[in-house]
Amino acid sequence: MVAAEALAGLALAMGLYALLYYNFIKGASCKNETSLRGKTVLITGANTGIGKTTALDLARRGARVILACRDRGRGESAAYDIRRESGNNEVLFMSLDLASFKSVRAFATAFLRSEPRLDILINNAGVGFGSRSEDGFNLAFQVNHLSHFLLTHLLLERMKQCAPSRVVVVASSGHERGKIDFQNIHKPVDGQMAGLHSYCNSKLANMLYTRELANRLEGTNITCYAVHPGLVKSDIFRHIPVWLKPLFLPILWLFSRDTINGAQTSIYCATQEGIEKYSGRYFANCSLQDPKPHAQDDAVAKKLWEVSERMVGLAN
Ligand SMILES: NC(=O)c1ccc[n+]([C@@H]2O[C@H](COP(=O)([O-])OP(=O)(O)OC[C@H]3O[C@@H](n4cnc5c(N)ncnc54)[C@H](OP(=O)(O)O)[C@@H]3O)[C@@H](O)[C@H]2O)c1
Ligand SMILES: *[C@@H]1O[C@H](CO)[C@@H](O)[C@H](O)[C@H]1NC(C)=O
Ligand SMILES: *[C@@H]1O[C@H](CO)[C@@H](O)[C@H](O)[C@H]1NC(C)=O
Ligand SMILES: CC(=O)N[C@H]1CO[C@H](CO)[C@@H](O)[C@@H]1O
Repeated sequence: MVAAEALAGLALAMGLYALLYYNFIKGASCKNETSLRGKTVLITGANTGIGKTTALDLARRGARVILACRDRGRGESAAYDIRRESGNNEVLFMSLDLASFKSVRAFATAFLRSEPRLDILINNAGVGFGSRSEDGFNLAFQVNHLSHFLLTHLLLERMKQCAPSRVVVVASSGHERGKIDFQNIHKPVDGQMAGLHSYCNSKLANMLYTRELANRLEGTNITCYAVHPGLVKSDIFRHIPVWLKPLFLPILWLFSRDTINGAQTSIYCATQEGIEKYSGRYFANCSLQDPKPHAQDDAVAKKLWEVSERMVGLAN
């Protein structure tokens, strides 16, 4: 009797959760039929999470997909999984550690030597926690923003030759809480709260970078888009403090999307025809969004660009 009631209760709870999930959490599906046969896609941080799921979708569309990851074992294993699941053999791992400018430059040299095309670049890799990069910068600022800035710069000529081509920048709604303080944004920090702020600041940098890049790319047929994937069950929360996990992980599990739904907006911005006129803009749930004014500040965006050029060693 009690067991039957418990079962009925469980079924009800699951039904209510399904309703909640499909209506308020899952987000839009953007499955377009666009074929990518003959195109080359480069995606950073594609060994797990949103990046791996995005790479699988693009491989299924027939693209040649390069997974740029920092760990050879994890990268090769993801490439193997994606080749098997997509039936596409042109899925390759290449080594890239975004915490090091030296690695970014070596990667770009190797890529340009071996790959004649680049049609879609997806700047997806990101870190939420951590202190200092190999080059002495704030880790989130370098991995999420500076190194992608350098990488994109080094590959842009190849993308011009393949135009129309696209850059997709995986940002976050976390940018809303971000701030660009040119005195401090690049400095390593200690502690969880400071780390979280650094993450939000780096995501605001992603947003402003995308705007400025679109301005600079006008007339080239290369377009770019900033994406918020939603709250996604990925590996990004693996480094939250152990004491917070029992509290945070169940809530996360309840209120977040799986990576298939989390990848939809990246896939949309990489493949949807007709969005070129929205270059530089921000997308979530596969639709255009208006970010907060501080993420649309063109003067800050321009200054961030110049500061970034100096930090990565592109300007004197
Ligand atoms: N999950 C969310 O709720 C959420 C929300 C908003 C935005 N985002 C954004 O979505 C993007 C993808 O994140 P995710 O949720 O899929 O997280 P994830 O599962 O942790 O994947 C992040 C990827 O970035 C890679 N990466 C980290 N540091 C790197 C470095 N130094 N060099 C090269 N690759 C590095 C990771 O490689 P390893 O496996 O080797 O660490 C991993 O492949 C990030 O830009 C994140 O900010 C996520
Ligand atoms: C995306 O869609 C979900 C519903 O599935 C909603 O809860 C969320 O607020 C939307 N996000 C944005 C930025 O529109
Ligand atoms: C951009 O694309 C249009 C339409 O295909 C083409 O007419 C134009 O010449 C291209 N511009 C450049 C700079 O490649
Ligand atoms: C499902 C979906 O979004 N399909 C669209 C894919 O793109 C073509 C061309 O832009 C549209 O006509 C489809 O509606």
